Amino acid sequence: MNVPSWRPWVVKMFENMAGFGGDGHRSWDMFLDGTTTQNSSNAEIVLIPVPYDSTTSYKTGARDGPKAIIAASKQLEDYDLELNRDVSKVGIYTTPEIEVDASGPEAMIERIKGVVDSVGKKPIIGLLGGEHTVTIGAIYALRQRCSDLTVLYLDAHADLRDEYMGTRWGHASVARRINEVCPVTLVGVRSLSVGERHFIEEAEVPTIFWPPGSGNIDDVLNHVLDSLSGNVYISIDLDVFDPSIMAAVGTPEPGGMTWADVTGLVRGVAEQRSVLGFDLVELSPSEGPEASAFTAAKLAYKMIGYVTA
Ligand SMILES: [Mn+2]
Repeated sequence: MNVPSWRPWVVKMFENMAGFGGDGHRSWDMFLDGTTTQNSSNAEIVLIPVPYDSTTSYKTGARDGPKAIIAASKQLEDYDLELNRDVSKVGIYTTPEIEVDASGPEAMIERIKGVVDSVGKKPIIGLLGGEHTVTIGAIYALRQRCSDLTVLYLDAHADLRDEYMGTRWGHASVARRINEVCPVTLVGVRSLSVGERHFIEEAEVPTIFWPPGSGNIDDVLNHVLDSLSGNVYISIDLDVFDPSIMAAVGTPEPGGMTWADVTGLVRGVAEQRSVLGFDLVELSPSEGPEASAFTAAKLAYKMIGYVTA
């Protein structure tokens, strides 16, 4: 593993990632029971929990998302019926939570970028958010090593504001910041400003509003595939789901995607493109029933299955 010595905080984190004190026990909680792999070198998936929510405008609480997803993951069945295999066998390593840099979102984005850089090229990374801002750090890291990276961005909101509430780095500007460094395809959007609508048209941002015109998920998949390069990052804001499926988000929007819509789309993309990384963001456990955290954990496990098939 390449640990840049000029980044003391990252070094400290990776020292912790050795993970085993004198008594042989890890000092942090891992996805599933953590027994599928106990070091990052043989993992096909490296999960990175990011308990960050400083720019969220409506309600905070996404900082509690990673813990809730990891706790709920203990209830998951290893065997996946749809894929007909034990997905956990791929080797899933969970890093310690990224410590929050309270000096502001730019510093936090830089810290996340450093951690993703340090994981190295081989494993597929999966961020567990946290507010959507965390995605920018992952994209900055992956874009540097992959010149044709494209991003599939599932969200009820367009997140294309150039700035919002005095910052360019808030969760309302994430897709805009990503679009500055690589192409982004939006799916599931049903809430946006007129300025964002104009930006989509002027900048020709591939966007599938929800509900989709055709109403057919296969057509949606084909449109999405047409817009993506061979190397893809998938970002899922959990508010892309209909609130009847996923209530525990800070900014719920009715009329959203179903479980079959999201998993069908992601599986289709993963089958035909190389997925370098993904994230699940904006779970805010206190806003909804406990089932929401389980749904998010199950989606994380599905993602792992799809991208490693
Ligand atoms: Mn959103």
